[in-house]
Amino acid sequence: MTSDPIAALATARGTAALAVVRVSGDGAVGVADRCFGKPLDDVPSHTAHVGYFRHPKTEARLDQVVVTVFRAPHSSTGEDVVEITTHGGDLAPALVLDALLAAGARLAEPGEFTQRAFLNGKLDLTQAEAVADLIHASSRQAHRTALAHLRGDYARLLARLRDELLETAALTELELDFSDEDVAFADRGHLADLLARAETTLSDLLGSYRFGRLVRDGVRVAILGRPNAGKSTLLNRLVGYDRAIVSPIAGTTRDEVEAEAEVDGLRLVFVDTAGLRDTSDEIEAEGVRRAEARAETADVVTYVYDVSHGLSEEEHIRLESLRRGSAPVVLVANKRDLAPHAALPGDAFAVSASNPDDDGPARLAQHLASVASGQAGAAEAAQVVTNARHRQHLAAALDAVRRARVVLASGLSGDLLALDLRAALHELGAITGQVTSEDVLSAIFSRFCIGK
Ligand SMILES: Nc1nc2c(ncn2[C@@H]2O[C@H](COP(=O)(O)OP(=O)(O)OP(=O)(O)O)[C@@H](O)[C@H]2O)c(=O)[nH]1
Ligand SMILES: [Mg+2]
Repeated sequence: MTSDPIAALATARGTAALAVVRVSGDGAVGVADRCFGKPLDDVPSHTAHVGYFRHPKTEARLDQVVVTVFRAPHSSTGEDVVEITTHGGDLAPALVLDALLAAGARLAEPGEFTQRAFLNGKLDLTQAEAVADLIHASSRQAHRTALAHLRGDYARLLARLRDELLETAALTELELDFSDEDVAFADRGHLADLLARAETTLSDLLGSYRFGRLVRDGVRVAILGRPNAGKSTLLNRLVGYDRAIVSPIAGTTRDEVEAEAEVDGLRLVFVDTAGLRDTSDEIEAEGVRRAEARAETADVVTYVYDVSHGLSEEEHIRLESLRRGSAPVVLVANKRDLAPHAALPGDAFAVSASNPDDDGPARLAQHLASVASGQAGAAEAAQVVTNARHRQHLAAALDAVRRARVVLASGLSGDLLALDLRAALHELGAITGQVTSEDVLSAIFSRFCIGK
């Protein structure tokens, strides 16, 4: 494990009042000391010092800064850390970073600060991954989930599960050690209870992944319907600005048009598509093919029709086929203003997309968010699995626990039971980082940006 001093800009580039450059590692304080007008070597931990930063070789003054010293192990990485708060903008932080590199630090790799925090036991792997999620969070739900994971709520849930399985495994192994004497230490009923509980927890966690993915990546909502139904008008209302071209000419939209809005803490990504019809126009036909394909990959499908025309036979057939797909379908009866008394199918959502005073589109957006999260089974933030790597290990752990339950129920030898329990524990350990390979670690930390 290396602990040479690494440095990087911790804040985003661009114009801002302040920026932060960080150094971490053995000798971090010495590196900063070589660039700072006042001696830092003996200053106590957690103290801030105002002064000028200079290039160690040229002695040129670079910026007036605040230097904060955190001494190991009481720092974010567990190593000596110096944070230099510079003025913002592109130049001051870059010059300060250059000075630190000239004074003996090396530019950090992406995620290297967090990796060191993990290796020094400041964070477990789920918390380290939550740091990356928090940085990338683009909706309140994503932020809430990442924060719960960062606080360690999720890690504690997994630790509790692991402890229970460990207890089961220990009892089983104890019994194995004394198998010659034919004694049963483990109360098999108690073991069965523990395993049943573990299975429920694991399947709940796995079940939350669909919601977790929606939280992290946003909900993809496809907007489908006949030409001129008002799909693009609706898209513009849903996102609150004129994203797509609207016209009375049927066949206006050809390429997919995407736009986003945050609704009830979820990020909804609306995809407006070409109106569905048979057409000899090659470009429009390609648009129709894409619209049909979009229906299959969307998380929610909205089917928009014009109430003043009603739903045609062809549209009924199309709706039936959409409803056989995996995504829930929301039927939207648009242009309600043109036919306020027309009978609507029971599940239709009536809107007048072109009327800015109609609150139908806003209510529709909320309905879509609740359909998406209801469909996915929204759960406590701490219990939402957002990470594909975790899902893989949880699924393997669940398989192992299920096998263990079968072995236990059939009264087979404790050897097999111990084997399955060990496999489940191994999978859980892989999630939190108790068992990991170098490859996994580098794959995880390379997702970070430099300076994190
Ligand atoms: N009266 C009324 N007109 C509407 C409403 N919504 C849309 N329109 C009009 O319907 C026409 C078609 O609207 P678009 O949003 O372009 O329809 P589209 O479904 O995107 O059509 P394509 O892109 O051709 O598939 C435009 O003239 C809109 O102004 C509505 O609620 N009431
Ligand atoms: Mg359109």
